[in-house]
Amino acid sequence: MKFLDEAKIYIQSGAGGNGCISFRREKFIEFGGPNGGDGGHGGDVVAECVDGLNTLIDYRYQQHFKARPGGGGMGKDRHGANGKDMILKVPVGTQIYEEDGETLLADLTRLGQRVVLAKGGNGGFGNAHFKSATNQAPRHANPGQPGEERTIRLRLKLIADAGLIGLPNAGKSTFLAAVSAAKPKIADYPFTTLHPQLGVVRTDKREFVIADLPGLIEGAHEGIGLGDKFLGHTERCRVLLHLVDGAGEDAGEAYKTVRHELEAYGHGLTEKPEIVALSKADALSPELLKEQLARLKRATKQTPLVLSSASGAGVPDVLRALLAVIDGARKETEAPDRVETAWRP
Ligand SMILES: Nc1nc2c(ncn2[C@@H]2O[C@H](COP(=O)(O)OP(=O)(O)OP(=O)(O)O)[C@@H](O)[C@H]2O)c(=O)[nH]1
Ligand SMILES: [Mg+2]
Repeated sequence: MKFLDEAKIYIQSGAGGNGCISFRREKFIEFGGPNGGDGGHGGDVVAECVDGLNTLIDYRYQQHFKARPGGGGMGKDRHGANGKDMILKVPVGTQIYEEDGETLLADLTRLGQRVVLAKGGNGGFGNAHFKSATNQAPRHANPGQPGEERTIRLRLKLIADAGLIGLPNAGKSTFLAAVSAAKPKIADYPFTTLHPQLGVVRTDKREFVIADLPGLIEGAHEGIGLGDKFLGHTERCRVLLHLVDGAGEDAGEAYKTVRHELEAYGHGLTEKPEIVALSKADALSPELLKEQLARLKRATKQTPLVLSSASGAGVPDVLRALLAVIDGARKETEAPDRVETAWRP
């Protein structure tokens, strides 16, 4: 499936149906009175979070979405049909912005969550509605109200517990393939991964989601390489797993380059908990491993973990470290729910 995480679309809700002017005409019934029905309600445009989607690609092929208008009222007190809603199916993690791309209208993070983006117009009253003691034969009805139209932007920020970051070729995709059932593309050239990919990790009878991302290089915030827009997918992660290629050049410098790009991107990424691991340990001589570790330790000011996705060594420790942070964060966010507000009349 192709991946797309941004889309601009035009939406229009349905207009309400017109009210009807009509009078009862029947043999032997004098002064039958007004019987024009009300117009139907116009359809809304609604965004809904659905299962089984992880891209906005559908919105590349269609950009105009209109709900159906309400039907007009009719004689014999018949109400017009309500217009059908237009449902926009979006993946979990979709944010909806105004056309300017900055004003957030909705953040859809739960399955089944719905939000009305454009309300359908009300139907107009038919003349039967205006009947009163002083005006028993009203000859007017209301027109239906127009629908709303607007242009909106959809932005997908995947929901994962942990995000994989690092320079290209650091072994991020290999790590994802080693710990989950995901099958990302792996190759020994930079920018093998072009789009984020999710994988579910099962460890210690627990589950969490890891997002594999493209590589960051120096100047990514200025658009070099694949740019840094894809970092949006880490904004919701509870923890970052920063992989540094042990077989690459100076591990300390590699670490700093990526941190610098995170800083330039902003959005609080540098404040997120980060687990640093030196990758490809199996490909290093003991001396080189020691040297790279020392460099990385100096740069990070913590003791980095060491792993090899090829042999599996060190992988369980990394998963455990990730899980510890994820669990801690879960407890924090869940705590307020347990406080019950006892309301008594
Ligand atoms: N020996 C060894 N090689 C590894 C290990 N992990 C990854 N590699 C190799 O490193 C190269 C790059 O791996 P990828 O997983 O594609 O790297 P990446 O970080 O996803 O790269 P991009 O997607 O380009 O950012 C591949 O040739 C892998 O086979 C490891 O643990 N040991
Ligand atoms: Mg990759």
